[in-house]
Amino acid sequence: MNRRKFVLNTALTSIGGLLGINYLKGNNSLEAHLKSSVNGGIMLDNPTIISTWRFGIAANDAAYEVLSKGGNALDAVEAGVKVPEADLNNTSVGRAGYPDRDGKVTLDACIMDKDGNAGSVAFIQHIAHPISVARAVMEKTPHVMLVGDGALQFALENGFKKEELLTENAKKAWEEWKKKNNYTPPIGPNNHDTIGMLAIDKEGNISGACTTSGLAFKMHGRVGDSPIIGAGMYADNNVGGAAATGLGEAVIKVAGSFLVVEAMRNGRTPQEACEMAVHRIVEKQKNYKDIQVGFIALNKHGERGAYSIVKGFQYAFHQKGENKVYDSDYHLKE
Ligand code: SD4
Repeated sequence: MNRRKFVLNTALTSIGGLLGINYLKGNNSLEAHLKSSVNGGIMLDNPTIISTWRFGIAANDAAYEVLSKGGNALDAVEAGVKVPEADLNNTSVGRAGYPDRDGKVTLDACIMDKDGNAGSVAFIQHIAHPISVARAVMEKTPHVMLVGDGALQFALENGFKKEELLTENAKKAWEEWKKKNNYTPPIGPNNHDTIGMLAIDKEGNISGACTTSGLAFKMHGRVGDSPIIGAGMYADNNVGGAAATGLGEAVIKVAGSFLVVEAMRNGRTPQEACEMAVHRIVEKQKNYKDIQVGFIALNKHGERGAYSIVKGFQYAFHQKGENKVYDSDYHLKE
């Protein structure tokens, strides 16, 4: 598609959105519109990256490093989320993540590429970069998801190193928690900081990644939304992508990220789609006032959205050379 056509289409989409007209229906759907463009992708002026939380800034920088050299979105999201995975100050992703209630660090991650391929690992221990194991599952096996010891075995067979991921600091926090909580798994609004990331490269293709140590002090064996394709993250190159953070149990029950992407496919803006998904959780989840869930979304035009149940969800957005943290809007106003 030439630039004039792109500008015209973007303008029509925005006008439709402004007027509240759901013009993106049937053959005029966003999906059909995007399919007719080059490679199913739209050439953005600049690569675009969105990720969850304030620590998304450093992750976005690493992803942009890849994209600015002409790298693809898949390499970018993997490189991006590896930053918080390695960060010793980050107690909710990868190494130094808080353990489960038995003192074991168990990690969840997933990744999707522009062709809809997906890879995932859940309940994996001793591997510092679960996102790269998820990518290896996608690229080297006929499967989508490996869990627990099987995931570890696969990782070791593929050259990943077995390491102790529990830091002294995380161990201390666990010991303190044990004293106070008598092993009851927590579900409060402040106990989650997963990184989910979506990136669009120079070719206009989207990929996504999500990685976490999950809910701190969870039951041993508990798996959240983050490694579940369509819950913690989903990307469709005809439409866009979404990722979730917060209480995974609530996200899984509404297939949250898939819900957001399908809403965009049917004509909602990324912001409207995130709000609809949060409202779905609010409708279904009786204790919604006691939990937090946040969604980010990015469509193939490079437009973004973010919304959460309660105040405090932030995300990092990198576009046109600017990488900034934003406060998301939220449902539960005081
Ligand atoms: C989970 N969604 O495991 C994740 C929690 C989170 O840092 O956001 N963790 O439920």
